[in-house]
Amino acid sequence: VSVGQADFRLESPEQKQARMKQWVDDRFGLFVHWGIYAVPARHEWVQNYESIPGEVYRKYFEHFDPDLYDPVIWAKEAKAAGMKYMVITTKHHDGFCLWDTEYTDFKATNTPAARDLIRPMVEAFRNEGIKVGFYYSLIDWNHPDFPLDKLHPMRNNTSAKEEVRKIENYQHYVKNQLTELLTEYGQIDQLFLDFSYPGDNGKGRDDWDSENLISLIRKLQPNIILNDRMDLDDKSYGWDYKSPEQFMPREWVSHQGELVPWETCQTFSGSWGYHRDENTWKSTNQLLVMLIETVSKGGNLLLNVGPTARGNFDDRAVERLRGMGDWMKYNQWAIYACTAAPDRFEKPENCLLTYNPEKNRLYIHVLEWPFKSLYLKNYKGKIKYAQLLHDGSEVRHSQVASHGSHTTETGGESDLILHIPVVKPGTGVPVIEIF
Ligand code: H79
Repeated sequence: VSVGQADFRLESPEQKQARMKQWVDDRFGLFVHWGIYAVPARHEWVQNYESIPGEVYRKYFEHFDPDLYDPVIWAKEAKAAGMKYMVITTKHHDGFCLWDTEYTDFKATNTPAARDLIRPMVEAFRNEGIKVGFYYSLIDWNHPDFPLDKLHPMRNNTSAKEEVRKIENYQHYVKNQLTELLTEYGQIDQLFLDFSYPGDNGKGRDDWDSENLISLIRKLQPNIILNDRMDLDDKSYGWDYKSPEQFMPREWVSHQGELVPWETCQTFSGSWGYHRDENTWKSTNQLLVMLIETVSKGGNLLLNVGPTARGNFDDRAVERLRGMGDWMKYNQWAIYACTAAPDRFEKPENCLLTYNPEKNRLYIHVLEWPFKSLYLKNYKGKIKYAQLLHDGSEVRHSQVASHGSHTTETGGESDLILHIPVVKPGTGVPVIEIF
């Protein structure tokens, strides 16, 4: 169903909710940061961090030869991990383009890769039933008309400072490129624009021409789901979801007092592009808790892989994706179409709660497995049946102090106990489903 509307100022809250329902239900997506920064392999901001001039950075362009690139493998890994959508960096801050754009020579076509790398990726993910989104950097350190602002790698270079830079030309470039991306690759489900830094020597809505840009985007792809980084925070039609970066909000994200759709983007090890030497990889269990916690607060998780310069996912990423997939195989019903639990369900100690409102089922994610009894405060009359998700086995429950004087339980009349096995079952975080 097409519920999109070219003039988004006319979209009702119900229309917006309908447009976003599938994306919200999907909950778990793959972010891919791939570009020539995979060659230095020391952070996608390397050009900025090391103030590398364009002509020096060019060696990574000349050595970008991803001979192992097979997006069918990427799509199968994402699918097995339980991811329902993906977002790919078509262009990052360095200005390098993965697709065969008409508007610059700084593109994959002119590297040893010698082809459009986006098109086969889009096709491979769609073939696995995974929705496709584009990341596009508003920042561009390669474009000759992009100003030498406070984040530009060449901001302190005296000869670069003498060049005349006309941001209007850059605005046209962005519109031309987004038109290519949003017309030549079929339906694009999500657009992640990155990012504004308004204020002194920064960039904001006037620099990007955000209002006209957004009209163009909405016209070309009326159903697209757009993030909030164009510096249009006060405009209700200006964005669809909040996009906290490497940050876990304390609670459901709100804007002007209203709960809004949100998606946190997260990394395995800190950087987004492939980083060979980073030693800060999160464990599979940490990543699972991150996914569960995100959904327990009503959000989506966009988890990033930075493929290598050869074009594959490295072993550390694959191990974690597969570990998450092992858990998702059995526990996905506690993630998809789930959200924060209603207030009547109190969170038990060391647990996280998710809830499926359509099925009316509560999921208790037990982060620390207690000994035999899981205490549920104020749950009397709220449970008909309970089972472990990983094997569908019954979990019996009773009221506190209902089975003999040898116990010394404390608790109120309205409290319940779930009688759980002594040994923590399954892999990862056990989930108890409550009917
Ligand atoms: O694409 C990924 C990152 O490269 C990009 N967004 C994700 C999705 C991103 N990186 N940083 N940021 C966005 C936020 C900017 C942080 C900054 Fe800074 C703080 C810019 C200036 C001060 C970090 C620290 C970069 C330079 C110093």
